[in-house]
Amino acid sequence: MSLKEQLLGRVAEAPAHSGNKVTVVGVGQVGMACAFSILTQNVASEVALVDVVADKLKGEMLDLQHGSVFMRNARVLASTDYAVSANSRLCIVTAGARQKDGESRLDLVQRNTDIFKGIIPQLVKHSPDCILLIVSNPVDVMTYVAWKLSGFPKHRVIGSGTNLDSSRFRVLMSQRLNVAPSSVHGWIIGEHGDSSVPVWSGVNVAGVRLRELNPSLGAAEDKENWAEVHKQVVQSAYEVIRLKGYTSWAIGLSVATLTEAVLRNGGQVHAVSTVVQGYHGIDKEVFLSLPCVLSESGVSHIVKQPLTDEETAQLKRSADIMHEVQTRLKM
Ligand code: 6V0
Repeated sequence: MSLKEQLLGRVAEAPAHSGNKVTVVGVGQVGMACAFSILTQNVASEVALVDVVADKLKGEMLDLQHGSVFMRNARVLASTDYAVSANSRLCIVTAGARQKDGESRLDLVQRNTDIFKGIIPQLVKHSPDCILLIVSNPVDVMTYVAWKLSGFPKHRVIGSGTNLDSSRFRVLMSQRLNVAPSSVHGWIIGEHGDSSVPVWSGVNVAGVRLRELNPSLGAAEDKENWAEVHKQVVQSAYEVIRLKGYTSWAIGLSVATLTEAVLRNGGQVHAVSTVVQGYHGIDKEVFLSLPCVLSESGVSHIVKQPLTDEETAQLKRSADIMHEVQTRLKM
């Protein structure tokens, strides 16, 4: 009798997978920040990692496994074979090229589309009922690509979208107001990137709309130049990439929050990328961020946010840009 048999009397087989398994594809800076946030916040008790670089993948897996004692015994698996992802409830895709200094997100699109052709069908094969959460940039177009490649219904394919931009917006406004970021409410919708739309009409603290105090909030004639805050949001990623080479922690934390909302069937509202056709007069089949209710089935509802004419026009411009990029894609 082995030591194990001497120690443990068998009663029943434990299930091979926990009910809240999450897969992260791509163990670069962003993938690892997502995995680390999910594990340390106890969002999932089982995380599978997939990448094409076997040594790095194994190194990351071992490094995380060595910390399992400090993460409520979470299981960490990794393989270059997608079988490791089987039975995931949520698959997060962070694989692919990232912006180099001075490159825009849209510059990455064809390179990452080609990479997705090898990833999405594999995830679908091993977890046919999962939710796909796309992070690779340009995230709105890549979410469209993932949707088309997966054949999934639209509610099960989500882009991390402007949840991060909205967080940056709230942080920057909080610094001007000296109020905690979580107490400053504001939304950035549209493209995660250069054409994102700040919804100035809804910015509020404790329900007090800042536009009622300063009717030109966010407009060119505003003496306090609050519009600069949105410019800083747009520049944030470029600035962080210039300073440290990549962005990681904030996107990892944002993705962990979205993951938690889905796994817990929470009903939280977040700005994520979804099919926006039929909303705000958009007639094109494009993904952009709007405030969405997240549940176990992915996006369950889109919040019909009242927008000013200018905000609607900006959103439509984002939709046109996305559509134009999509028509040039070789899928
Ligand atoms: P990185 O550190 O270069 O990591 C990319 C990883 O992808 C590497 O480990 C590669 O080995 C892996 N990879 C490449 N091809 C494949 C493949 N075919 N299958 C599996 N793995 C593969 O990049 P980083 O982690 O910094 O960025 C990843 C992506 O996230 C980029 O497209 C970024 O632009 C994007 N980001 C998206 C954000 C968002 O808000 N949506 C925010 C930050 C970055």
